[in-house]
Amino acid sequence: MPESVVDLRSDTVTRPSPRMRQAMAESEVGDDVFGEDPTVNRLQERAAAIFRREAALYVPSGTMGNLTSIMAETSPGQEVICEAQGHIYNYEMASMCSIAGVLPRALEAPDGILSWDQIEKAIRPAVYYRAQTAMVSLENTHNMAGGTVYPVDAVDTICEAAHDRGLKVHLDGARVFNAAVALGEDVARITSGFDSVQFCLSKGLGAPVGSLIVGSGEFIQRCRPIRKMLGGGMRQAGVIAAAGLVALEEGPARLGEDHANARYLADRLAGVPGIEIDPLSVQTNIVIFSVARTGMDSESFLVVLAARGVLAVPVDRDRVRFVTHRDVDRSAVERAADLVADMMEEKVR
Ligand code: TLP
Repeated sequence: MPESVVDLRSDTVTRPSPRMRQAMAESEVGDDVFGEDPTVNRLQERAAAIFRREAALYVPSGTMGNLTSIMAETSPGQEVICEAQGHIYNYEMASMCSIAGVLPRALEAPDGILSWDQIEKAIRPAVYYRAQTAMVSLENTHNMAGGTVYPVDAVDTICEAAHDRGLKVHLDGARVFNAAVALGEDVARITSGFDSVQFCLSKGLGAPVGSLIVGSGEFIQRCRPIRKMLGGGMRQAGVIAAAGLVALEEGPARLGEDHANARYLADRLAGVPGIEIDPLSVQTNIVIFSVARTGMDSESFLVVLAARGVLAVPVDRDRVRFVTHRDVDRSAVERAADLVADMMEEKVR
């Protein structure tokens, strides 16, 4: 493996910045299960203020944030409408079935963006012998559709219409700050219609650990015992929350750079023989491309690429995902693009 690897596997791979490490070392702590960790409390207050909500709850992961929200808003035997390539349906160990006891009703949207028309058709009729739809869950940005962004109007329509039908609406906003930057909108505005929002500090914002759930005070009160039940009651968590506060402060402003680097990568990849991508489809920090015409499947493509010093993950047999983040700057993405181009050129020769 070459020395200077370009790690494009995920924006989860970032190491804490020097400011984060310093804040962690100096953090004031207490026992958060007793609600006494001043740094965790500050992080929760800050998150609630940014999203203009009553309250927030710090959880160890995005997965726990989504599951806690689902458990707080549904009952076993009900259904949750979600997108078929979505994270809650594919990458969360089927926890909504095995732990929350609800059935996902997954709808296909090739760009990951569900419409109200599609959702409405999937709502179960209100008869006692049918499982009842309880919640709609959206993902913004949509990870496996390539970091796609929901238009603000589409979200507003879905939230309003779902509420009229008595449904809760949850946002898996692991990368909602990327969506806000791409839209040139405020995160509070683009999430105002949701009953519950989960967002990650440990993705593009660059913190080592953690997510927050935001919503009404009453909703967060219901989430707290569920988080404890799931094993997410942390003690002197201020040590990690301190990095989260720095992430909220310094993270959002630099996401535009990741988006520009992703678009740069997409433009370069579009010119490499065998690789298929529409650079205009890249809206944020995720670049998904097909290697089907290289004569390799994604796994073998990635093995050869890793040996040259670029790490990434497969999406499926034909497609590969590159994710840009704070720890890959423009020169690193240039190197990654050069290495892919060299690899394909040698293969063609
Ligand atoms: N996504 C990870 C992998 O699990 C695929 C990644 O590398 O992108 N929602 C969305 C939309 C996510 O992308 C992720 C993580 C999560 C939730 C879960 O967050 P964590 O890993 O903190 O549980």
